[in-house]
Amino acid sequence: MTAPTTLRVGVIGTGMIGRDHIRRMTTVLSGIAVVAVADVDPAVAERVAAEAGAVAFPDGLDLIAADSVDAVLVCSWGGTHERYVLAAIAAGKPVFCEKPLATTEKACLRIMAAEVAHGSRLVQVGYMRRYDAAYLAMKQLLESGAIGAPLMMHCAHRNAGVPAFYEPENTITDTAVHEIDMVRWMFGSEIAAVRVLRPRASRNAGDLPDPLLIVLELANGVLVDVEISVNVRYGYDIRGEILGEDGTVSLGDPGLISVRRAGRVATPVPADWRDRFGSTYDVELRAWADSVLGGGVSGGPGTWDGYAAAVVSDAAVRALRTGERIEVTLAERPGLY
Ligand code: NAD
Ligand code: ISE
Repeated sequence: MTAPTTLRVGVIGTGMIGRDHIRRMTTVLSGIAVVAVADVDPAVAERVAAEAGAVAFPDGLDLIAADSVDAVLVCSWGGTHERYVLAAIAAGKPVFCEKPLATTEKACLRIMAAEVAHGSRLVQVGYMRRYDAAYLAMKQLLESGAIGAPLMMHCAHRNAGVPAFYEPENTITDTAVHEIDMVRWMFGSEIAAVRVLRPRASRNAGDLPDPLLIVLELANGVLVDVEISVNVRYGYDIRGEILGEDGTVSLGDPGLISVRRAGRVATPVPADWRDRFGSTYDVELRAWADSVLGGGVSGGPGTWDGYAAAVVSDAAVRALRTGERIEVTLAERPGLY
């Protein structure tokens, strides 16, 4: 049998990122057809389906079971991911799940058990920074040995604002979780312990603990500090600098242009994650679709990475609540990963 040349995808969750991924799969990337969509809000699903030329399903589980769907994208709220990822694994269908894989350690372990029982990888998690040109260049430079062995990394993750549904722990589980995954990948080491410090709150913070300073201790001895700010107003600002024994490497300025005018030099700051990581998501979904069309999910962050990020997030939430240093304990890593 010849491999299909077009991947027929069903998308569950047609909110901000669901619609953005549908746009990229229908207008940017070739070889992908969005054939089905589902959302807990049927009116939104119907509208998005009509725009995309897809069929709207009343329930995501029916979408996963449909013969017309080869692979599934889960873009609904984090707490609903487990249900859909487990159903996709049971149906033997590849599933790209937006971060986080699930919102509890136990849910991630259930997904891992189901995938291990299936016997091959079906799950990729949407930790897109691993596909970002700047982070990739930083990792390549680090691995070349040019700055010597890494000692520390300083990160900042600043959002202009966040949706109204944000709860205090979302600053970690929804925002800092990107750095949690990125540093595991960057340094090839698990995170062993976490601390969270709270400076004076921003007057823009509302009820959120904002900003936060998170300290991640890696098992290989590298120390990472992460500033999380979710209401900076001025734009979306993602920073990173690694200190090595012989030098440093930093993420460059993502602005495409520099304007000199009226005695000032100005570089635009991205407005939000779509602006900063737009082309990164293109590369991420291209790689995922190619691996699925090529016969199976390979490479990219998988269930083990989603699980590890969830365990560290849980530890960080405890550190935020208690003010204590919390050690991270992971399950034994199955051979599949
Ligand atoms: P959103 O609120 O804009 O959209 C979520 C959609 O899911 C809504 O339309 C909602 O009605 C729908 N939904 C909720 N429960 C559902 C269910 N049980 N079944 C079907 N549909 C359901 O949120 P968003 O910003 O698009 O975020 C969605 C997911 O994507 C989250 O997990 C978020 O963390 C992740 N995300 C990732 C990135 C990234 O940079 N990788 C960026 C944004 C969001
Ligand atoms: C959002 O869900 C994302 O994943 C973005 O990448 C992140 O920067 C933002 O803080 C989250 O709310």
